[in-house]
Parts: sequence; structure tokens; C-alpha cells
Amino acid sequence: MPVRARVLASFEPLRVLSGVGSFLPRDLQGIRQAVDRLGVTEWAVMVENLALPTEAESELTAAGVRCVRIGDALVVLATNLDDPPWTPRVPDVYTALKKALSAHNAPALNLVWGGRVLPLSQRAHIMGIVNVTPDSFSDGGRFFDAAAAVEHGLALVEEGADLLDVGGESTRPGADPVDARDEAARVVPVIEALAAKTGVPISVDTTKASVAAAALDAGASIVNDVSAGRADPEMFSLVADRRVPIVLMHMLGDPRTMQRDPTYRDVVGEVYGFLADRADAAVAAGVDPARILIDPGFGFGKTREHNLVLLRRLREFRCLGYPVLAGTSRKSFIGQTLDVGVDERTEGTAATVAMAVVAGAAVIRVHDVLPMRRVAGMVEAILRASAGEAGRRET
Ligand code: PMM
Repeated sequence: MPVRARVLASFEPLRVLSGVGSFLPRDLQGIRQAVDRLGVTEWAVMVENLALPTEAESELTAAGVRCVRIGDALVVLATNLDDPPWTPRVPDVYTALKKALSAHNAPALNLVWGGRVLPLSQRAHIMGIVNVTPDSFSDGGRFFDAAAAVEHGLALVEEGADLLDVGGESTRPGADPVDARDEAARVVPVIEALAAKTGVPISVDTTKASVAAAALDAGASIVNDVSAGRADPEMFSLVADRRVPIVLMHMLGDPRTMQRDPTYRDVVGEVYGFLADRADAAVAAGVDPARILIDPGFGFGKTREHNLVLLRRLREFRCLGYPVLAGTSRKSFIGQTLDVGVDERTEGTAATVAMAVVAGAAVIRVHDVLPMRRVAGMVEAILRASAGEAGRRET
């Protein structure tokens, strides 16, 4: 089993630790004492591995790097592993720590495929949602007609969508599966028309390899698989053969069952581990790691609290080294938090988009492209602002 490391959200030691699944609440007191003893104000990296060698811990301690063991996890308290310098006698632990830290701190990798480039390192990209379903989550039925869906997709491009995501099967909680032929018949004409009329990359939101193949033939160039390759054993080989990017999303259960009392010991840790495993499986099946995106799957087998915690700690997912996609738009946890219906979730969505951009999400999947593009642009301007600029006079 490979050693996995993850940077825990900084500056929140005890709250973050309460999200680590592998210790019991009664350990909290001990951890609190350890934290006090170490005088820690900032947490950095956690190595998770049942088989983590104990030498790793003693080596770190000997090198002057502070660490605390919590159950199966080792929390390493350092933001820079070269300070103090240490010679890795347990190289896989060292490599995992280094990789997690640099992926956490580096901008997202640009996505390059088939003559296309999405400069994800420069800014968050907005993916506009085109649902061609009679019963989708928030816009079900509105664009079921192909011509209306095409018109809607083009309008989203006008509003500034960087990508379009076309889906023909609803993933709404409780939704029934759709036959592959029906699903392809819904999305293919829409993708064909959109590909003919716009240059923005189109993704197909499907869990079926045959639908994905038909969509790619029709002009789509990305696969968005909410099952992360679990629903169809052919999906990864298709994506590998066609050399296209794939979005791997976390879901607990399936759309029919996922909202029946979802439970986790540690939602961030479990979703993180799942995405790491699915990305490893995709790479083992021949998918180019530079063409994988990951998505914690907001609303897919999660309570309101689970969704809020995943969003607050979204940045941790960057440690996996893949661009992160966030799809919070109009979802129920926003409605539950603000006590508003599905038509009144724009402001709540805007807050989630702002948080996702701060967390370094590379792609944001939304219904309302124009306002969310503005939200993302504003947040990015704030993130880029420097003291030097503030010293200059505005004219
Ligand atoms: N959400 C929905 C559908 N597809 N795909 C990804 N990658 N991430 C998501 O969060 C996601 C998705 C459901 O929302 P909708 O019915 O409003 O499109």
C-alpha cells in the first residue's frame, strides 16, 4: 500500500484534528496536551498509512521535525521539509510528504489534450451545466428539448463559460437509471450542434462507456463520470484510448440510495482516500495522470454538514496533485442552510463558489455562468492583490 500524505487545513489544529477519523474522541485530550507541549500554531502534513513504518516517526523526530501519532496517522508539523534538513532513510514517506506539500502549494496543472489547452494554473475555469433530462436536479425538464438545450449551451458560452457539461441522465437523489441508448439519443444531437457552433470544450456527464464513446464521436472531448469509473469497467480503457481528460467524482452509494442516512467517520479522509484509489485505478488502466480531475461530489451521499466540511477543507484535495472540480451550484445543502427553494440559491451558490476559488479549485461547475464568473474573477483579484499595489494611488 503506497504511503499517502495530505496537508491538513492550516491554522486550525484542534478543529482539523477532530476531522481525523482514526482516533477516538477520548484521545482529544491527549492530542490537545501534545499540541500545547509542542507549541504548535500551524499544522502541516498528515501521513496516512496503516503500515507506516515507525522508523519514519523516529527519523522525523531525530531530524527535529515535530510530529504526533494519532492512531494510524502521523501528523507532521512542518511547512517546509527542508528546514531543518533531513536525509530520508524512509524515502517513500519523505517523497509522499514532499509531493503532498508541493501539490498543495502549487497552482493547478494546465490541462493539455488533443491540441487543446485549459490554462488551469492561471484561473478557475467555469463549466456551464447543460442538462438534457426530464428530471434533473434543479433545471430538470427545462432543456429536455434538444434545440432548447443547444440554445441554452450557446447562451452559457456567451456568458463566459470556459467549458460545457452535457448530461442526459439525472443524478438527482432517488433518480432511476436511464437506458444507454436513450441517454445517448438525448446527448449526442446536443453535443453535435454545440461542437459545430462553439469552440469551448464539451464534457459529457455519463457513467456509461458507450454513451461516452458516442459523445466523444459527436464532438465532446472530456468525460465527467460521477461514478469515477465504477459503473462501467470499460470507462477507463475508453478514456485511455481516446486520450481525453476524465473527471472522477466521489459518491457514496448510487443516486437511488445515496441520501439515505449517509455516514462517515471522517468525511474528508474517506473522500480523499476514495479519490486517491480511483485515480490510481485510472492510471493503472492507462489513463494519463495529467488528464485526471478529481471532485469530492457535493450532494452525492452527504449530509448538509458533510458538504460544508468538504467545502471548508477543499484545499486538502489539492495534495493529490490533480486539478479539483467543485460542483455546488444550487444544491440542497445551500437550500437547507439558507432555508430557500431551488430558485433562490444564487447568493448561496456564490458564497460556495468564492470558497472554492479560495481553496484553489480549478474548475467550477455551475448553472448561472455570468454571475459565478464574476464572483470567481473578483475573488481571484483579491487573491492576487499585493501590498505593492495597495501603495499605488487609484486614478
Ligand atoms: N453534480 C451533478 C451532476 N453531475 N458532475 C460532477 N463532476 N460534479 C457534480 O457535483 C455534479 C456532476 C448534479 O447536479 P445537477 O443535476 O444540478 O447537474
